[in-house]
Amino acid sequence: MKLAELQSLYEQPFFELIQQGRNAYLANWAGGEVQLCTLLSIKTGGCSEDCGYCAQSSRYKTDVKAGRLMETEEILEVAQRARDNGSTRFCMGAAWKGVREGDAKFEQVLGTIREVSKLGMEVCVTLGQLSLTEARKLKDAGVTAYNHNIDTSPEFYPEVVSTHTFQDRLNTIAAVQHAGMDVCCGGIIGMGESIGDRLRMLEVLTGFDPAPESVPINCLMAMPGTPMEAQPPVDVFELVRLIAVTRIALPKAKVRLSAGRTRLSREGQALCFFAGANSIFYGDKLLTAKNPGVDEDRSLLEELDLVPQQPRAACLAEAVSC
Ligand code: SAM
Ligand code: DTB
Ligand code: SF4
Repeated sequence: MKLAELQSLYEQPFFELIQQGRNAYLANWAGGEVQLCTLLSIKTGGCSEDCGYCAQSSRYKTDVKAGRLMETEEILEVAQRARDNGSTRFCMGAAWKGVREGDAKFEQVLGTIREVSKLGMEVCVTLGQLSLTEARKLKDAGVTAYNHNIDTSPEFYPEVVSTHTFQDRLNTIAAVQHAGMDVCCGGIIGMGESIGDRLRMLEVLTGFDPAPESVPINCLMAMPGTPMEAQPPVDVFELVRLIAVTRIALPKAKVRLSAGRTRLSREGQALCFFAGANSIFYGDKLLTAKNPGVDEDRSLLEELDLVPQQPRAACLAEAVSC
């Protein structure tokens, strides 16, 4: 979708826009289902990159302590708990610039993925840059989706990161697509970018072929010690508008209301779901930052008459589409 079109969608009167988002959602999704996705940072901190929002970059003095790569057994325990709590997707993140075939750590992650994929959840990883060789290995090990965000517009990207380029991000995404994994790709709002940058980001995402399977919309969590620590919080209505435009422009994607929900009211989140969001990160921790607790989210979904998306196995057993 062209930028001008996205702009005219965005500039509609608020209620017309969210109604249009709602209609796009209803035309494509079984009513009321929200996918719960649990995140785990399997290797935290010490990253060589300088992404200005990220507490895991070694360039900034933040509260994050760098850790080692977690063992398969430890990861499996968390994954099992996530599944027992109702998550249908498990996403493992590593604070690496990227991964390379033959590297012992990459081989270890492949072994972990083989085990986690036996649990029946969608398996997502976010390990930084890769090429087709690594992408194929991940796919063979059981990864269903690879998360690699473009984060913002190509024009604003150099303001955010200097250690890699927007094109590097696109190259990794192309490798993921070639290997046949789903692409999970979205961005962050609240980094000082304009509304135009946010819509440019959507323009790039709508140009993907195939379209991204899921689109995380993160609100900046201003992490102490990072260059973005003093950024003001995102305006909730700007978030809701962006979610509605994302839903309209990418009707079949899971639109994930991602980082920053701890700052959002229940009413704000309800508006996001109405506008078309249909997935959240679930569990009291994101990678390093806080997320609402499981009980809080359960009761929010219940009060909004939303239901956790069923696991795929259950969908197959009941022969419903999901
Ligand atoms: N290193 C990998 C990479 O860069 O793709 C994976 C991990 S990285 C932490 C995954 C995504 O989390 C980033 O692309 C960004 O969109 C989001 N993220 C990281 N820190 C954030 C923050 N402080 N607030 C909001 N979103 C954040
Ligand atoms: C995404 O878009 N958001 C998640 C996931 N993909 C990996 C990560 C959010 C990280 C928030 C900050 C933190 O926990 O350090
Ligand atoms: Fe490293 Fe990813 Fe954080 Fe950038 S976003 S500093 S690549 S962990």
